[in-house]
Amino acid sequence: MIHTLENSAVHLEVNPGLARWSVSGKQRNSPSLENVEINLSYRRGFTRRNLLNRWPETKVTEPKTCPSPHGPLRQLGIDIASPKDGIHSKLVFAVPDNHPLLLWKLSVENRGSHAVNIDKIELLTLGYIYRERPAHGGRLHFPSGGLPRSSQPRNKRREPYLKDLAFFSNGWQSWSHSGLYSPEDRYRLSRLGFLRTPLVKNASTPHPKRAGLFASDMFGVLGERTSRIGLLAGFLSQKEHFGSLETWMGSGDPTLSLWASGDGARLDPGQGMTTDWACLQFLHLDTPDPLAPYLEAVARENDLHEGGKTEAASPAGWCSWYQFSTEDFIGLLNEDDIRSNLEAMRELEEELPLEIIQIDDGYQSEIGDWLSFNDSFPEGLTPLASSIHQAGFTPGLWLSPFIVHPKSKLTAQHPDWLLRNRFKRPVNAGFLWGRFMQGLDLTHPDAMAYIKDVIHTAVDKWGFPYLKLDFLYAAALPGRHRDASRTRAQVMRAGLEAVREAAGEDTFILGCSCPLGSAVGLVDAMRISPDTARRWNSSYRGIRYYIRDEPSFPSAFNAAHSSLVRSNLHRRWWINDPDCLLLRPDTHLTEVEVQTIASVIALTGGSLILSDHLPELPPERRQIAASLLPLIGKRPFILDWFDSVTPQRVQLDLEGPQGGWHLIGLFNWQDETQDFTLRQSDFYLKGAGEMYAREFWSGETYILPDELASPEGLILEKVPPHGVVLFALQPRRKYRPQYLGGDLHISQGLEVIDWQPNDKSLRLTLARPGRVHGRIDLAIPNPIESARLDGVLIPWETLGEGMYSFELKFKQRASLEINYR
Ligand code: 9PG
Repeated sequence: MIHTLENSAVHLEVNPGLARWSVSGKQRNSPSLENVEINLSYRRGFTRRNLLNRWPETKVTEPKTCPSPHGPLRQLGIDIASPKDGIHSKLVFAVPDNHPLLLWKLSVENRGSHAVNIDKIELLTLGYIYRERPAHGGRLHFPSGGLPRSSQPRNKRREPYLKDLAFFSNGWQSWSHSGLYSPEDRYRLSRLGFLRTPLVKNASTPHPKRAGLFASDMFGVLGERTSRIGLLAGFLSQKEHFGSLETWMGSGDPTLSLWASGDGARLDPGQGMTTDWACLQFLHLDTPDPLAPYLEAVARENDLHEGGKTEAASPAGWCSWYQFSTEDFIGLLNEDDIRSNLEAMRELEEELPLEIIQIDDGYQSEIGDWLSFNDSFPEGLTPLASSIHQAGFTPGLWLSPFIVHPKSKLTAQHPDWLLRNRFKRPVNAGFLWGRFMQGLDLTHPDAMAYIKDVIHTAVDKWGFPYLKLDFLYAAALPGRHRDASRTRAQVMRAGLEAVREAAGEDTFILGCSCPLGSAVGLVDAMRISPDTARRWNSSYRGIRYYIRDEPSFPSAFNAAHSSLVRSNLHRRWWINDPDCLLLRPDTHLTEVEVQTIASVIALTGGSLILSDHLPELPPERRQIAASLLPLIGKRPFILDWFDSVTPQRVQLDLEGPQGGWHLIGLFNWQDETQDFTLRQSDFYLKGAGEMYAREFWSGETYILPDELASPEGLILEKVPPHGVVLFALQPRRKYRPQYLGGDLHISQGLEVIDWQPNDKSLRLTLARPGRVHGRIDLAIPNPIESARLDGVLIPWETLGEGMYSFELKFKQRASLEINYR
């Protein structure tokens, strides 16, 4: 008998006789997944077993509706008894009434008399990557059904056609690479092997080397570029297990598997374990925000709700790291460095309204020995925190609670707190600061108590209400835990929960180098990118060869790439941290590159953290930061996320008293100068016809032709390598004044706080922090007769086609009155 379950988006059929299930989307042209298998791999002693390929004895509970964080949820339960080892399983499928998702999970119970170790719970397996298909082998079917890619030359060498598929892979932790793959690509992780993979690779996610074979963490999106149809598979939380995906799209039908890693956790008789909800969403690639249903379900599942953490203002501040460290990542910091920057921040307060001063790596006596200080901080941190506080700023502190240096006192005094491998050696937490690091075993109660003490001390004794917690992945390393019944995901989540509890709800926690899924609901902000750096591409001690293409290594480009592809997490899971904006002229970054990074930060809405020596930062560079403040803070649309490896087209819709406009970023990630075309049809624009376009960095104004009259759009010649064009775009209206933009704020319009157009006059009010000197451009329907800034006549410049430019000087707020014929 076949059991079905459906909502308005998905239709599920479960066939217990075959031990398979199938699901398809209810929209026309949806993909279908036919004969999906599940599997449970475990060990009893030295015997490895796979279960659930057959369901010998099942009991199906008829669908019933239950309340859930996702609203009413219709559930179908299937109890599966097994002849082996007394392992009973229960598969539960669920569809929310109000969300276009399919959810399912598997519970395993040990009713036998021996402990078993759970290795892998496969919740979805479709097709086999290396083996032949079994009789009932599943199939993933896309609407264009394997049409070859049109641009592909005729196949002479009997190579299979590559289909027009692509896969979006999500990286495990803050620094891990996320991005799009085409069938001919290779999965990008690291070429530095055991030096680097412990940091950025989840131990239970594969590292495929073959072209066409890709992995992902927590969720992934497989899609067809021709039909613009896609499929997201993933997990709603990572509280119980780390979830991984693998897909093969090199030839034939694509394959897909999704599993929860048991990490070999011991399941004693009488004990059970349940996976986090697995989730499937069918999606249309040509909608502005296609992953929204899944990403919002993750937020609900992790107890985030409206009005909570995700709606706080994006932080603006200063961090010591990218100024006071060497190029090989050694912190060089002393108290005076912090004090001189505090002083500068106070002096610049009007012009640069920053709130946070965050002390980074370089104060502690050793990584792991967080409660003692090195010689540069003889007084500790309390006096500094209190000076920062007294000056009206928020003191912030970097700490890496879960990672331990082999030379630390902690290692010598508490060797039993370290996570060890089966040879009883401390596990490798990656090669950092010239050594192999170690991780704590957080199932050791004393190690956990120490962490809580460290956090509590930093917050309540030293006085830091803002913490940047780094190298958090070190709680999720594979090893022999003291409590062998816990999965790595459970240990990671418990570590983060302990940190939150010790810090208190009011402390602002910025996660860094953290497995993303584990932290949803527990942190206020999250680094969603690798570190930025003083160079565009990665290098180490000046060596670029081999390191240049490391996707998770510090570099300005790597930080920008991830900030764009992960911008859809912003204000859903936390506030995104795109890492610092380096403004000083003596880095290896060109001015254009600095503008590009500033544009990415402004457009993606996360925090703005500067990391230059502020007393020496030239005014024209400070001006770039000032133009980003106050932060826009909103989440943009990334329009070509499924078409470009690094997105080139970003759109942010803004509104003010003057009406609505679009902020559009076009990026040249190439190393060569390029011509760009701005076309209306490449964006989701309101209105049609001609449009005004003002570019922020050059101050140029353009008229974008009507798409119907001139489909070739506006050609922008010679966009420099790593450059950006940042437009404020709005439909051209003939008989009304319009605010076209200006250089007062990067939004090119949020500085307008009042807008009063009358018959033959316009009065507008502008607000900016501190002293302002810049220009704005307006479209005025008839020739201007006079312009007054706070009552004083000022000149204007005619730009043609009804556009005018005004140079303005004021403090904080000014009114401009324009009379025209
Ligand atoms: C402090 C820094 C900053 C930075 C963090 C983190 O050796 N390494 O390869 C290495 C890479 C990154 C790194 C440190 C070391 O960065 O992201 O913002 O806080 O730690 O040490």
